[in-house]
Amino acid sequence: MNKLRFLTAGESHGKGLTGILEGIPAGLSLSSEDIDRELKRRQAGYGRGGRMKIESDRAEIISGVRWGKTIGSPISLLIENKDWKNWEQGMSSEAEHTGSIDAVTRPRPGHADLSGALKYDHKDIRNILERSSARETAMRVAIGAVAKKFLSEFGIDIGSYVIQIGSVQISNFKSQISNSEEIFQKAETSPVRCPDEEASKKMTGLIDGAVQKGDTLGGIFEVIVTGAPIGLGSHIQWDKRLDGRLAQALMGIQAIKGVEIGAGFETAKKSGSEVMDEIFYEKAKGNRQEAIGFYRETNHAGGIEGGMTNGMPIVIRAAMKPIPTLKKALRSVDIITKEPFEAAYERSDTCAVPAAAVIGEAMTALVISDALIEKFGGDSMEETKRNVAGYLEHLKNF
Ligand code: EPS
Repeated sequence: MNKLRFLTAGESHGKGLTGILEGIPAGLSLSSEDIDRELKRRQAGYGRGGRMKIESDRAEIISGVRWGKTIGSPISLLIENKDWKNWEQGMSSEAEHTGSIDAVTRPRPGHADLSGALKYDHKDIRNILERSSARETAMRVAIGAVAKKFLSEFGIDIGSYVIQIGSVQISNFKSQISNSEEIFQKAETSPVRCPDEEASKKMTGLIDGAVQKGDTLGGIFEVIVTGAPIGLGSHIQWDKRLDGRLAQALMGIQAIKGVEIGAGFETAKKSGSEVMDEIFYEKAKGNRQEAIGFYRETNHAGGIEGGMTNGMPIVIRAAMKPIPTLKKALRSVDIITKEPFEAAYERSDTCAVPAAAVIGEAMTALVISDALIEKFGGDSMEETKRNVAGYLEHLKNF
């Protein structure tokens, strides 16, 4: 990210989360409802734990917006942690509260706990786990909601759905690039964001089973971007390639272990003639992307060739590992006594794949917005829109 940049701050049981987003042009209509809608989507999903009953996330816009419109200055946001009332001393910034709760000395396998404690020289693992927690993603979704609103002004839409939870996969899975709107609507009504009703039921059943066993589940979700103009990102340098930028953004979500674009790993098994998306030309092809005449009948590339958008929907999938906080005991070693123990935890989520899909949308929106501003510039929405319109007009006459 360079034209658009953001930072988040905040601990899971601290006072709240803050975020700053810089680079959104002036004149974008923005309200806290635009953001809260996305926050609510992230909080939903079958398999979440007790914490989500405590929180009801809302974003307060602290700066960068005046009378319902962005003014070009950094947008800062605040989300309060309702759980803070239970941690006011335990997570206090004041030295006088030192030692008010016991130190955490037992690292959970699969978490940042052990490496973080060693790296930052902490004898209390809480100083690591509070920030490594996926609670932080609430702010990424809030900031991503601003990016989504920005992109919608250019006819660019982003949605997601869950393909797999544990061993249960959508039947006859084929990337849903056609009718994506209908797929997203169905996903919105599923408790696990899965548009296939039968698979959805099996997934909730699997989650119930994991709850009983004190175990957790991961899965795979897909994010689809429609309406992105041809030419976002660039082939000229490794760090300008859009697929690489998306992979980093998605991989940077807690617990994500794999990212693929388009046919991804499947392409490795096939021959070139099966994988490439052949190019056709017909002057008047209906929608905006195809109005320039060039079009494809397949989308194995997932909308990106040579690190640039090619006008087809951008299709990204991410695999999430099972959540590492388990009720079921796992073996570990106390960092102080060096004694072995079996880690058991009371409160945690069992499955957060549906929430991760919403976070995936947010991160994707930030990368696409960055690439759009990089290509078209503009300090006001009017200017950016003018620049986009000029480019699209030029493409028609190419
Ligand atoms: C998380 C552990 C749980 C999750 C949390 C992420 O929180 P707690 O330890 O308070 O029970 O609920 O997720 C959120 C709070 C959230 O908003 O998504 C972890 O360790 O990563």
